[in-house]
Amino acid sequence: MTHMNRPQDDATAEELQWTRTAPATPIPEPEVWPTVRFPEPAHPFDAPLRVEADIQGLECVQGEIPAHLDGTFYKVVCDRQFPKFVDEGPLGSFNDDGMALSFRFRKGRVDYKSRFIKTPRFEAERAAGRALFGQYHNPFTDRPEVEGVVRGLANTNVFFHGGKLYAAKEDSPPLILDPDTLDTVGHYDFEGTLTSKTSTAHPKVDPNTGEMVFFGYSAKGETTRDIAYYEADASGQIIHETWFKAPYSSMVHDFAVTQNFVIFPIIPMRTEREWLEKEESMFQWDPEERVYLGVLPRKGKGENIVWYEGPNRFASHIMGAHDDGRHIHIDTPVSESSYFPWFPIVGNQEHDPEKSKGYLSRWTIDTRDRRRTFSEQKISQFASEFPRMDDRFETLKYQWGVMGLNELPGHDAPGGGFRWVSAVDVATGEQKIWYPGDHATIGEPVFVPGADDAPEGHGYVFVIVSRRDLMHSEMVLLDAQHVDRGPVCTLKVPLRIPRGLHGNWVTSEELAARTD
Ligand code: V55
Ligand code: FE
Repeated sequence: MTHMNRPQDDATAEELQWTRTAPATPIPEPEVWPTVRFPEPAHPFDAPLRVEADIQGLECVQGEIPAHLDGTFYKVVCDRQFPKFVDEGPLGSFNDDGMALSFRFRKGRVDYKSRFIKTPRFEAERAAGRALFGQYHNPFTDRPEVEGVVRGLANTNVFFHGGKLYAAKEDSPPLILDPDTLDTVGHYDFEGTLTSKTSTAHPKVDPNTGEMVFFGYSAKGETTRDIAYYEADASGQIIHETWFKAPYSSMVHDFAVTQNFVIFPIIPMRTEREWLEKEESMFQWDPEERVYLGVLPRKGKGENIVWYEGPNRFASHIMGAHDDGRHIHIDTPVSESSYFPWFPIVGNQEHDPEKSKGYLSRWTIDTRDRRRTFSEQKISQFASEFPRMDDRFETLKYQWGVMGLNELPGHDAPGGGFRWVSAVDVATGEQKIWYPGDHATIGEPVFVPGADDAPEGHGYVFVIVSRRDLMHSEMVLLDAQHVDRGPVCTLKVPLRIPRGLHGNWVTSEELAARTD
């Protein structure tokens, strides 16, 4: 494995993505360590945790741990080593340090581990005893000591492919973690073949070939329109690379992959270099801009991309996508305006909470449509996000999905956040819903197959529940076919697990073939 360590001089002066894996001059130990003081959180549950933990045998407070489950559930959450020195407003946790979690299931016992992801950025700040990196995605606001250091936070996803455990955020190349210890091995550039400065946190694995399909946006540096699309073979070697330019520069958080196509959603969460120079938000919602879905044949050439145009909409995560050779179906929660209230709206408009609600919808592209448009059809009437599927059906026609609901008409759940787990049949729209109770918010629900050969959607939904009144978290396993029946098993984690993003299940058999 090679680690990224190209000199900064490789980059042109125009490029705003840094490549050093350590400060040019080592950070000296301070004369006196800076006092650590975090701002008071709105709710005590949301204070930084800053604990790296090891627990052997989590307490099972309800039900039985399925003893046949043999594997590890990995997840990344957002924690913060040191308080920021810049005012970020209500940015949520997008600019926080990544903390990797593992829940190791074996013979009816579950071991818990958590480790900060030791990015070059984290290590530089640890040496200084204070934050050195400024605003989200804005290198102009960093301390001079860290000029040129990769700004990646690795706080969005942790996934396993080709024998390696990756931790990723879309702002930099991924890092490799040791799947047993969660120690950080380092940034990884695919043996020098990752030519993009960034790599998505949402790669897709084709279950038929084991290929990992991925991309980087702002691939030539912050706010550039360049997108690089890659495919890696089952062993993780890049076997396809092509570049193209998006109609405008924006946050391309997720994308869709089918058997025959790869689709890049350009959503008007725009970026402009001038905004960074003025220390405004890197991302701003543009209510006047249109959506473009860029379609390439799998392993196609960038110059052949075809853009299908639609009205102003917000979408972020893709539940699943498939094609029949001619039509492409993409399922994603869609809202009329930005889902993220912390990013401003171009023209200083106020956020409208109604318009920000996302409803699982199907976008359909007819690749023979000469008008180059796409259609939209609602699947769910309940506001939701964090959609997942049975990943064994990634790129294929599928029917079962799961997501977090923000609301359920007729049911009061004050406090906000994701409050219900909903398993959905995307063909009929039928949903089965679980409510974890008052004062409880849920993280992303993740499907775990009951067995390697289990039918689609047969197995478990793993979900972390924050018991905000009790100041601890739980790992809950639901029966994926009957989430409405309540937990199969509840594991108490005697800590507040901070709010997090994505997670994935890796079997012990897959882990035995590690190649890092
Ligand atoms: C998301 C999360 C991020 C980010 C951009 O939609 C998008 C989720 C945790 O960080 O930087
Ligand atoms: Fe995401």
